[in-house]
Amino acid sequence: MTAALLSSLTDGAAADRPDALSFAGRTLSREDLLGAAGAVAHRISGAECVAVRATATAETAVAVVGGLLAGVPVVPLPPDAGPVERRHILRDSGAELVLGGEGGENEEAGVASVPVDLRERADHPERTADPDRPALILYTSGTTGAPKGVLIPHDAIAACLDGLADVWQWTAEDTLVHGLPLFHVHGLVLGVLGALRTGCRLVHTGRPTPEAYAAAGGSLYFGVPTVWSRVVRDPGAARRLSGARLLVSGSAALPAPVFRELEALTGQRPVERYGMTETLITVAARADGERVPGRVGVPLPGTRTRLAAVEDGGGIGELEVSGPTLFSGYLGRPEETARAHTADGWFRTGDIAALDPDGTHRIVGRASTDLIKSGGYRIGAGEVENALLDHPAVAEAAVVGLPHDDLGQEIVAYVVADGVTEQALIDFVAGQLSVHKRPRRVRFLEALPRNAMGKPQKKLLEGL
Ligand code: MCA
Ligand code: AMP
Repeated sequence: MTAALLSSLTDGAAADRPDALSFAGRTLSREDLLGAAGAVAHRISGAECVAVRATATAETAVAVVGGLLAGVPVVPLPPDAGPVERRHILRDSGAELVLGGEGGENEEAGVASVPVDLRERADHPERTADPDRPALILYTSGTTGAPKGVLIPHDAIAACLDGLADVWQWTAEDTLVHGLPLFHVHGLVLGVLGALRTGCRLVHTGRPTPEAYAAAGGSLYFGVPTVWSRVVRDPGAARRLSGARLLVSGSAALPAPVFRELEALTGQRPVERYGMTETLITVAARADGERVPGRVGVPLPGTRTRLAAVEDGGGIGELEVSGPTLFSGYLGRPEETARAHTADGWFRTGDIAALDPDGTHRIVGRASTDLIKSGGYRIGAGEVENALLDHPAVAEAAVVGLPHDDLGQEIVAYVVADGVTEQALIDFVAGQLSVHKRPRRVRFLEALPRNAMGKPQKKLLEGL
């Protein structure tokens, strides 16, 4: 039986120490974190929803835990979100204030900013989480339009973290190291709440660089494939990870050559795991199981998976999942929530998977090419196209993800435009949305190839 998320955060499962948590060299004990989070909880008590400017800092951890303690849903805001993205997230979520925000930034959306002070201390309010209120609202891209708010229940987080603790033998004895952003499941839920729930030490390196990972001396490392491919390109840093207990890759497919080079340099095979913002982590390779390139493992305890539309009985099809780690819906979008589920309540992931005879899963692609994964970030082609079309010089735009050695996929925009440079359009998107949603390349065309219905034929764009 999964213990409530809140009690595990406040129990102090592990012996405390002054450097229980470290964010880019700024250390704090669990007691420090809980004291400062308690002060946040008092300040926001009664709010319907708060946003957190989710920099990769201790302040973000304090603000998020403060929200959890107060039972107030937390919306992490990418710290570099431009005005279009920020305004959408604040308005759509109804967040009443931004913790750790910078005054001017949020005025336009009519939302007050409240600083987070690590020196403040207050007892956390005694409460149990209201099952009808989500713990987190994470904004994530669909194929079209603006990002949707994914409602993540407290119990889903607890079930996911307990499942991962089981499959990875993750305990208070570990030191977890990563440098991932704190506005997504990977860095925030696994990388911060996971450390708090298991009671392990956390070293957040600020940025996920090979040198910082090598210097951190951890037992358990998290990274997206881009991080691991950068690690193997720095053999000196990679070798310094040899003493770790477990190297974990997730958020996108780990290329087989990177898997093999990691093994050659560190003497150990990484474990892969698979998930989505909507489902948290559902499938993972076990620490005591087989670790094979391209295989993301078996369902977490309590999770079930199945393949829809299996072709020729060949064990390949769209992956559907059900279980205790699933979201409770898209905020304010009942129709999209319904469309994302089957009639019998399973979540349609949109990923194409293959099931091996031993029950391990392989992710072989995505049903829609309009969801791009670049550096482990999920980016909707439609959102980037809309941002480009907001530029006065752009008449037409089509965005695709092309294979890229470092990022997995690279965002490439094809535009019909006059009197504007490639760099100006890249900077425009980086400024309106988040920096990671910017196209890395822009190609100028006379016209977009379209089918008889007038829809851009994206398959024809590659190579133009
Ligand atoms: C460059 N920069 C710019 C511009 N160009 N800034 C403004 N305008 C521009 N035109 C700056 C950036 O601000 C940044 O500055 C620097 O260039 C590098 O940024 P970027 O190019 O984005 O970094 P990168 O090197 O390409 O990033 C690689 C990365 C990153 C570090 C691996 O992609 C990353 O952190 N990925 C993690 C994604 C993740 O956590 N996904 C989990 C999703 P400065 O350096 O000063 O900041 S959750 C999920 O998928 C599920 C649940 C799962 O399974 O986990
Ligand atoms: P996000 O919504 O950012 O959480 O992205 C979820 C998507 O990331 C999934 O639908 C998959 O396409 C992809 N993904 C996550 N983990 C893996 C993995 N281990 N292998 C392949 N794709 C993955």
